[in-house]
Amino acid sequence: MTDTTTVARATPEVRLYAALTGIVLLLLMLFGVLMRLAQSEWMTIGPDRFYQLMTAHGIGMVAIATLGGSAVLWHFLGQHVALRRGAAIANLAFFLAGVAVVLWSIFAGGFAGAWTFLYPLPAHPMGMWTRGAAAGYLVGVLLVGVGMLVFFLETTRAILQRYGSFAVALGWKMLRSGDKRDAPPPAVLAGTVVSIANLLAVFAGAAILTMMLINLYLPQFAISALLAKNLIYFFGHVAINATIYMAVIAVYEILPRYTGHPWGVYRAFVLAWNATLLMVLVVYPHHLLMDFAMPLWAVIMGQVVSYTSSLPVLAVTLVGTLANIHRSGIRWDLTSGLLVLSIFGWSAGIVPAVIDGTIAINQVMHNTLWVPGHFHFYLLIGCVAMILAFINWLSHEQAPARFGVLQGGLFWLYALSALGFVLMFLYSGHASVPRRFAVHLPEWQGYDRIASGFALLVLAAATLIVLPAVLRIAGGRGSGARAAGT
Ligand code: HEM
Ligand SMILES: [Cu+2]
Repeated sequence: MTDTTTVARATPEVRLYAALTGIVLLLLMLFGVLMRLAQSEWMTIGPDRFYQLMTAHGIGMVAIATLGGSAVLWHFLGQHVALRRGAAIANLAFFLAGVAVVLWSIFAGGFAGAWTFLYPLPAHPMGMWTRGAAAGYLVGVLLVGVGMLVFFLETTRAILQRYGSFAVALGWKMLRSGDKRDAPPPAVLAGTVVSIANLLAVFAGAAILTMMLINLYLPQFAISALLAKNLIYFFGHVAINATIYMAVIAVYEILPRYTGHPWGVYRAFVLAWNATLLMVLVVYPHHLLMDFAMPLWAVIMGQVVSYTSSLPVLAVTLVGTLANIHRSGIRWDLTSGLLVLSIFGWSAGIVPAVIDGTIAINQVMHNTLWVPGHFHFYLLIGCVAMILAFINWLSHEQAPARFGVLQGGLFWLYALSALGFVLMFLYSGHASVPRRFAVHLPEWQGYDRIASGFALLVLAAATLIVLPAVLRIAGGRGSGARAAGT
């Protein structure tokens, strides 16, 4: 069970992951702000640059949320199983190499085919980028994937070494015996689910990236476009959802230290995580609802599972959070505030997601700003809030910190401006403003300008949270092992 009084040291690699995640998040948020300013016509950015920024922002955010989630997972899983740090270092090396190649392909080579690199777009640049740039993008993403492979093979190995089988780590033993002592700690349960899902995602991603690389140089090696899209969205859906399933471990492990109550692992909690493992793997056809060539059963499955996919884990996390806080005398600071905010962001963000996962509605809303609206909701106010909480917590030597007017103001600035920003996406989507348009009609620019204001405030708040935390981490703080809690 989670020990709520002592905490393990944060290893140098966890601190490095956390600090790097913070800095890169800020840079990519800036790219997002620039896109919004361009759509507002408050800034002149050519369409070619816009799509480069959009590609870098999209793939970059998915990658950095993965790195941030991995830091949370590594830190807490490492307290239950023996992880070999070489894997974390190798992952980081592949990550940095991959990011360097991707950045080169986009900003030097001009690649702007969106993070989803949908086949056959990379091979048909209409003069906008070279074949080398397209290949660079695919190779760069592949390198990041190799890093993930090393990382999740190691978490899997360590879990199996300690628990003997997936059945025990996934809590099946506890389901059978009903004995709480057989329950895996939440970090192990979530870690096992994510490791299995992400390994499958990486295999699918690597397969399509390799096929497309061959196709770039040997066009006669044609790929079924439908197969390509299935593989890409299987990979994309699982990888981005896994970021939340890793980051949420921060809620399970940190919140109890603020309330003094351990996070309970009970039957419904275990069942929910197991159900999510199955559903996260089969729900991705909700990205293909408009593809008439898809078998009907697959899109129906996409719709039905969309309704249920995130629900179990969300429900047990929401109920668990409320139960954990209730009458606990929780200590409020930036960390605990962001953790509770993240549960709100994740829960509320699911609502517009489920609406979009409905075939009849998707036909109308699919290519509107409703789509970035729903995923920015649970990524920015859910996943990123969890990651910011983790970074802040590490930087304060894993102990509650002062929550004065300044920190309180910062918390509300982040929460409210992020909410305003995502609501403007949803509102624009409701008004049928298309997504992925570099140039917006004058009628849409009112929304864009309000959104730009909120986006600038989000960036400001995030900067004021991240920079001091990173300085504290770099200054050697954040490594301390201290008694924390009440
Ligand atoms: C200050 C924060 C942020 C701002 C201002 C911002 C802004 C934007 C904008 C303007 C777009 C393009 C929308 C369109 O016209 O289609 C976009 C797309 C996107 N954003 Fe963000 N964003 C932010 C944070 C995030 C975060 C935290 C994530 C994920 C962790 C994220 C992931 C994405 C993805 C995956 C896309 C889709 C790109 C595509 O359509 O290919 N963003 N964002
Ligand atoms: Cu999805």
